[in-house]
Amino acid sequence: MTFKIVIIGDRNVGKSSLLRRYAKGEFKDYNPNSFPPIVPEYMYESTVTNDKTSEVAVLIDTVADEDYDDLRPITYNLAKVILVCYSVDDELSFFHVVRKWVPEITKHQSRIPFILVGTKSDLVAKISTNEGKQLAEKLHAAAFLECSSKDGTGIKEVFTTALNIYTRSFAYKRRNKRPCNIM
Ligand SMILES: Nc1nc2c(ncn2[C@@H]2O[C@H](COP(=O)(O)OP(=O)(O)OP(=O)(O)O)[C@@H](O)[C@H]2O)c(=O)[nH]1
Ligand SMILES: [Mg+2]
Repeated sequence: MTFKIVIIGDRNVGKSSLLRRYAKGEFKDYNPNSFPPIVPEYMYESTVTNDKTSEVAVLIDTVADEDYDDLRPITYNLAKVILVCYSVDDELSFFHVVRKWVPEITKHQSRIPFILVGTKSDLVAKISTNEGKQLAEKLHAAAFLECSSKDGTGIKEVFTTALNIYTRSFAYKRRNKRPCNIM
């Protein structure tokens, strides 16, 4: 069973940067209105480790545009954890977590756990850590974290937390169940 992680959230919140920072250890600051931006990659494979185990994760990037609203949920299929992102400096992206992103998960794959991720924590925040935490609780997120792909703060924790959630899941336990010997 693949440890598949999908990232969603508004345009420009830093989804691609977050995956690239973790999988490749790099960050490219670019003007999102300029063309061409960095060539997008939509999938990475990367090892994630927690204090108990290590798993190769498949990280799936997504496109936020409405044109993809019918297509995007296909990527949720067999996902183990979804990263729902908003940018701490963008109130509308926070609002859309409630209005669009979590309802979209609930509609298509209500049992997949999600982490609420406040991105761009290096910028002056319009959404406080406390507001993020409260929303995560209200929406029954499996976890809440803030991070910055620019300075690297909190990036590793996003993926370690995703692995912690996955290893606690029924799917993971079933996969790793040892055959029992009946005496
Ligand atoms: N200051 C700061 N800027 C960031 C950070 N992460 C991304 N950015 C910038 O935010 C912009 C958008 O980043 P992307 O990673 O392309 O965002 P995205 O969510 O993938 O955007 P779309 O693919 O268009 O939906 C770029 O200008 C990045 O350089 C961060 O942690 N801090
Ligand atoms: Mg992107």
